[in-house]
Amino acid sequence: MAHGPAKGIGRWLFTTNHKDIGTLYLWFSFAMFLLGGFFAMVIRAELFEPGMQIVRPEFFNQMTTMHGLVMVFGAIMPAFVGLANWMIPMMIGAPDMALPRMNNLSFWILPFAFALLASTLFMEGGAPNFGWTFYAPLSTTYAPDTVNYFIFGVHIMGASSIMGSINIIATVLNMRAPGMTLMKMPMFVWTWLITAFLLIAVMPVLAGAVTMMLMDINFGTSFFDAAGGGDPVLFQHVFWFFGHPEVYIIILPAFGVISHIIPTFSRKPLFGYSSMVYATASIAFLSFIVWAHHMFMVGMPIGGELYFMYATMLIAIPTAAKVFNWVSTMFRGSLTFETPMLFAIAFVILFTIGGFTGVMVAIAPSDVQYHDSYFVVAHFHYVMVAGAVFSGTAAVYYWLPKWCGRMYDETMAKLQFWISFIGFNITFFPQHFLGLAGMPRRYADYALQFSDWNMVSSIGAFIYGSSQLLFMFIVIRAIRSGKQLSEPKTWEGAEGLEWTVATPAPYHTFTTPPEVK
Ligand code: CU1
Repeated sequence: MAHGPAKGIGRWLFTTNHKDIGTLYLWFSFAMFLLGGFFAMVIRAELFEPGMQIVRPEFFNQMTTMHGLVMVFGAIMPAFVGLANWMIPMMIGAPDMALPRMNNLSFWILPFAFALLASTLFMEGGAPNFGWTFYAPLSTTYAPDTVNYFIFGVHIMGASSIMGSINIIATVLNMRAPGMTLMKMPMFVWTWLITAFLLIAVMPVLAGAVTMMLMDINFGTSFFDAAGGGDPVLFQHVFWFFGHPEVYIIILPAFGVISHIIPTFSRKPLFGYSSMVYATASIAFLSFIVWAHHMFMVGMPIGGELYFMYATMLIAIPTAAKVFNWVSTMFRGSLTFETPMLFAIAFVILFTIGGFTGVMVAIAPSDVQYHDSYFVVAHFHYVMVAGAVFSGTAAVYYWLPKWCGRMYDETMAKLQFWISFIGFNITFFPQHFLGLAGMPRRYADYALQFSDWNMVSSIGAFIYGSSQLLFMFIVIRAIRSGKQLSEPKTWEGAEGLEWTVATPAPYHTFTTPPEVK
């Protein structure tokens, strides 16, 4: 075999370089984001007006399921793993990730997982139609081929996540530059370290859930089948023991990103660094003991409902501490509003709205009304889209000049921000009204009184969707022909910006790894 670096496609297939692997993760997640977004456009087109228009109800259910699965596991999670690969070694002064070959493997099994999932679209039974939460017995009695492929896909995806997490933990705990103590680590590294532990804790639980499904379908067990002595509610307990921490797996790295951007554009250090670390850790801990707040309607004993209600509301405390710290960082700072900062501020405002509606749905007696309505859909899209996707976009605008040494078109990027900010709110704010008025989620059709807000929501979705194509255009144009930047290739020293910054985050001093003794 020839020596020296591989060329062409081989460079990407065999790469052990954390930057290359980060780039692969980011492009893969963006491709999945466009695919999941396409499914969302199908959903909103069908719901544009009452009556059946463009898809059959069975296919509509497949679209809602695939949209959720692709967005959660294909778009958002890999995007933040990509950011981790790119930034963590540079932030802690490590030459690469601790386990570079496993890093390559954890990326390259992902496309196979999603090829398995996507192949079900062309199977006789069709794609999964049981929602991204795949409750048994709905999922265990669906077309077995589809479900078996789905289960295998989930297993591969879980293996990828666990390998990625082991890598991050090994890197952060062993490869920090001299002087980079844990309490000096940049917040993005802290949030990812904690997230990696969450992943290692809950991914095996998800694997257990789908393995029990596999046994029920193929090997005659009855874990979730009441007729054989099993219990369908068991599925919900196991699933949400994974599913609730999963929400924080998605959002904690987003918190980390925001904790970098706001100090930079406020020209102040992050307010309350250590309280940020402890808040992140307590959110992670609490995320393990609140799972049944998704199950207030299954007939829990009242004591259980009260416990899960109050435990859930506790999470508002560390989360509010974080919002307080971000706002305090901005307070009396000399703010400027470049694109990453616009997305970061939008994150704080919109995520807080999602947090408030989260407290609303956490209140068990109220949740009897909200459960399975569009109010819940509105709530978690404020958390997932305005939370995770906005911060991921902010991160790309913030770090792209560092990654490729070229600047994007700031005017177009600001335009893209405003289109997506307005489009997002037109899409999802009316869904609060629809849910409160009683519109259930996951149906292809609805009663006439819901027509107006559904039309508004669909128009907003098309606006938001097109803003993502503009985002792709801006990024590709920046990479191919953006203005070259002089060193250092970061926002802090970017050419054409009239300000310079006393760097708030310690990682800039570690961009060049010091000699390892
Ligand atoms: Cu939850």
